[in-house]
Amino acid sequence: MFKKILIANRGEIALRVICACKELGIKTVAVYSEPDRNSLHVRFADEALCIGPARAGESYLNIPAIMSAAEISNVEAIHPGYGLLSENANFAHVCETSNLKFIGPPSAVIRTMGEKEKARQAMKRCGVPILPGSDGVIASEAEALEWAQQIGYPVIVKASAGGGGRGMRVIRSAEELPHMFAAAHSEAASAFGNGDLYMEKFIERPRHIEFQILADEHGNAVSLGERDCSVQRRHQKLIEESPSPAVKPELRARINGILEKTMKEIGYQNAGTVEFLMDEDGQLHFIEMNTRIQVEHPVTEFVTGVDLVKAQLRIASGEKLTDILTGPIVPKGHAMECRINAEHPEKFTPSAGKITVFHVPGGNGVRVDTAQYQEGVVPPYYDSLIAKLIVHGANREEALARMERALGMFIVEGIHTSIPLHQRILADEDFRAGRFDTKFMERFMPQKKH
Ligand code: MV4
Repeated sequence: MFKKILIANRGEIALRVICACKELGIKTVAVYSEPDRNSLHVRFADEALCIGPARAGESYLNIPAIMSAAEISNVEAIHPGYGLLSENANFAHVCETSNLKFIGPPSAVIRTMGEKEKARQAMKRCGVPILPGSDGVIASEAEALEWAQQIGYPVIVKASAGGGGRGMRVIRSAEELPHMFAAAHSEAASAFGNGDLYMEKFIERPRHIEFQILADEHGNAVSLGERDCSVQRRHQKLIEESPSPAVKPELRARINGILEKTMKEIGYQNAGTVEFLMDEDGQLHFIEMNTRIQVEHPVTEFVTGVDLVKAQLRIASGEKLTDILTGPIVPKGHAMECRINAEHPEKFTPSAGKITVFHVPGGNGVRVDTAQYQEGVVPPYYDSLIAKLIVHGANREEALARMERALGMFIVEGIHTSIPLHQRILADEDFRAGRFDTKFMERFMPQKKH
């Protein structure tokens, strides 16, 4: 096992990695920007180095500054957390060539999965179900018209270098294709420096369902079941849960099996998430793979009992999956996560400032992952996630009741948070019945922009 690692992140995920390291006897080095000097990830790490000013580009995304910090502190590995540099293939490659273990998959795998159309073709070859769509990127408007004709409208064009919703256009007829195709192309070119587009059949009201993967460096892989992340707004997830109310045991078992075989075939290593859309018929179709630990990983940790961040560290140090897992994965009960954001609950505008009162709920089946505290300050420079409230119950009903009581015992004063919004969603009849898809928030708040 590593003796000392550097954590190239901030906030609750930096603290989450520190917790895993402490339990494994690994020393930690935090890096921080100037406004983060009083953060808990700085306090609880064994060492901490300031790497730059507030702007992420000059601190948390500053590869030379992070590599210098790693060299000065003499670490063996870097955990990137999520966001920031976590899916930056160039950063992973710099680590590889500097004899520093990047805690994640090989840079070549990150690069392939970052090219969404390549990822799609790789999954197709391995037998993962994908949507009807183009074979490779589309070279011209004429080719786009041919593909759309073959696939059948409505279709969606997506940026191959994209993800997260930018550079996407839904096309409902041949008449509107030229305009939409050009718009998606120029948006992709300016946002990602690469205008390449591919096309898929458009699913009107999909559920977003993703499977958690672990793979070791000896050719072994396991799929730990799914999370339902359909309750989202502007591509920001609000609530995630496992198991999905829409996934039956047979479907879960079939996809778990396909993914275990696929991860071995593509040489995947470490933790990953395979994203699917579920159509109106309950079929799953691959859309993208995320090569990092995700925000919502605790939901899977609760139902499987596997500490995913400790597993990442043990995999990266060369351990075998058979030694990390205590036996076959048998999901138990139901887990749910509410993302607590520092934002106005109706307007969704960021709400930075000093937290004057902070009381976190606890008790049976409740977990709060946060790096915030009373008198702490939410800086305006980074994302607005201040805490994750995760609950586990024997079944969905108990998880719902537990989440409601825990939300009621979560007190944050001095800034606005999404707690009241979560309480309203939890009271919604459709949500309680498990009847939701990615359009749920548009129906829930019809007057708002999405
Ligand atoms: C889709 C889709 C419908 N049909 N692809 C949005 C983000 C990107 N990662 C994939 N996205 C979508 N792809 C097809 N073929 C609808 C979405 C989508 C969506 C997906 C997951 C979660 C929330 C979403 C919100 C709007 C659109």
